[in-house]
Amino acid sequence: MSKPTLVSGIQPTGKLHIGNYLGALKNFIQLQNDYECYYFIATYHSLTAGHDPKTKRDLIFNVALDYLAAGIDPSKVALFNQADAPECTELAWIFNCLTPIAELERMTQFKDKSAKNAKNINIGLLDYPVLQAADILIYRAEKVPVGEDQVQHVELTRNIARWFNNTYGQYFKQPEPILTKAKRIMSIIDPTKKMSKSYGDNHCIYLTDEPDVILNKIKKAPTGTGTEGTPTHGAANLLMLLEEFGATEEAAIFKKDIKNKTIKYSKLKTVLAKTISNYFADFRKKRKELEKNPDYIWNILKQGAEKARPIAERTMREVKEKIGIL
Ligand code: AQP
Repeated sequence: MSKPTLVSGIQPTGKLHIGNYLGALKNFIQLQNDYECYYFIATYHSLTAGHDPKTKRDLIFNVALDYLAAGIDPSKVALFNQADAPECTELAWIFNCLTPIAELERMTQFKDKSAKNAKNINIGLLDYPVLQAADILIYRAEKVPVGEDQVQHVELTRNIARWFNNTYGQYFKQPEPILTKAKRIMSIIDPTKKMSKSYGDNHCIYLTDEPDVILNKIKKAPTGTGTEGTPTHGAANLLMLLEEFGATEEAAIFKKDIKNKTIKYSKLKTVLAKTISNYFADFRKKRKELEKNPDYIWNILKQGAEKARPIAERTMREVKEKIGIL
């Protein structure tokens, strides 16, 4: 029996952080054995933020390195650059003609990103979730592993599938999101905000950060004084990270110390920094090795697109027949 299909992507806009990893990439790796997986580098989505043509190729290369060094196996999945399988943009146009503008204007990400970058509120930014729906539905996905911030877009994808089916007859399944336990990782220095690279490097721990960098960032995390008797927002954030990276026993001891008001936050920070550094030690090593062989990486992306495209082409053929333009 064939496996169910799963699709997800990551934008080439910079280094991946532990929010991207715990919210999405970790699941991508775990799920690759059980699903027919299409993992792409969301190049077209990334253009909505404005970009420098001189650095884009390098950003695409670096996200590919992150995927592979983290454990994505290109022999099991289709790993590709979205721009090498451009049929999704054609399907997005068809979906555009079914999607009310008001549905896009109410998307939280659109509102947040418009507020952050008021000088560049382009149509692509508004249309971003429609392209995402096209990416998901063109491969006929049933599951979409994402962080919590993307759940609203998957819900819109389900609506778009329904609007299409109601208009042209049953064709698309309605896909469901898959969330990790740590579906929303908060900033290191401002635990009231989502960890996002656009807030600045000190908000994020990148997968490529060396141990001394990780320690310096964690040292700046707010924790409280230790006399509260309960974890503050900042302390709870650090304890959650400790658990997520496997140091559950240490986390339990620190929790007891907080209750007893004997906590030494400097020790908690040192243990957490070491835990994260060790967790990504193999990743850093593997990534440095992979980086030496760019041809190998570009070839993987090319082969990934060759696996993905026939499926996308077939969907487009069937969609065009269904809507009466072929
Ligand atoms: N803080 C987070 N916690 C959990 N999951 C997260 N994701 C992103 N941030 C968190 C998930 O990572 C996947 C890839 O996301 P993306 O390519 O859309 O990256 P992003 O959301 O644009 O990342 P940033 O750092 O927040 O970028 P900026 O600051 O440029 O907007 C998605 O599944 C996402 O849910």
